[in-house]
Amino acid sequence: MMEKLKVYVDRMSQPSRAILIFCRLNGIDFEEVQIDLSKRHHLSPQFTEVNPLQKVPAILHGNFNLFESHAILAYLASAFPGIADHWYPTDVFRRAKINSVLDWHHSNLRYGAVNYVINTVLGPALGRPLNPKAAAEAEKVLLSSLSKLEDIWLNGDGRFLLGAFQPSIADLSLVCELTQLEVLDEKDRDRILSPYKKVLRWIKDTKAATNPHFDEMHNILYRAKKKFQQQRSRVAKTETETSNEIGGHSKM
Ligand SMILES: N[C@@H](CCC(=O)N[C@@H](CS)C(=O)NCC(=O)O)C(=O)O
Repeated sequence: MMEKLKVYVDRMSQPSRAILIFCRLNGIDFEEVQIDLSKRHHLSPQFTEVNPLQKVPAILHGNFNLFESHAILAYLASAFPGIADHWYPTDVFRRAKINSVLDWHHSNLRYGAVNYVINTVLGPALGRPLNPKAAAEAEKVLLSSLSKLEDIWLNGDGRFLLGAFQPSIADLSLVCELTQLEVLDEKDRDRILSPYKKVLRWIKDTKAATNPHFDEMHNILYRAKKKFQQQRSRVAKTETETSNEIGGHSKM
């Protein structure tokens, strides 16, 4: 018998969460191995043997190691018995279309979302400085990707990508990516997402179709969101107090 599947993840990582949710939803028996990116566990020699690219997620299934979240999702959907067909259809045309969204995602939606979030909020936790210029560039890519999502990928009869009536691994991957935007300042998040009504409805539908696992795996992110909100209000309060003091002095 094949050894139990090992899934190497950091739950703060969006593709990691997609793998965990997929396993939970489909009753795949697995061991979660935590690789804390903020503590640089991904650079350890042990993990480098599993993923020489030193990124999460990665899996080890018996002697078989695999990295890149989309390849992992496709492998899990194909290698484990009893996975519902809608996740990664056996029909060659439907499967090809899903691969097309997944390939597009890396250099468009993910590129824009990751670089925006890292350069506005998450960078310091990963040892990188915030960079407003890079954030502005990333925002352009993100907005253009959201338009494509709204006008092309979500154009169809069903509620999910490619007009499907049930979610696929592409819905899971892309919605996990967009949920990372929860850590942003509320007004930035609203500015970016609120014009895209279909996208907002699809995020809601995908969460509903994958809950309670979706929320369970995102709890860490929801906690981080609260922490960043508190930090922002502390900074705003200090700035108001300082400017009141300066204002007060100038009146004297
Ligand atoms: N294309 C890869 C992206 C993997 C990736 O960028 N993972 C990030 C976390 S979301 C990571 O491990 N970053 C660590 C680093 O780059 O040092 C996938 O889909 O699995």
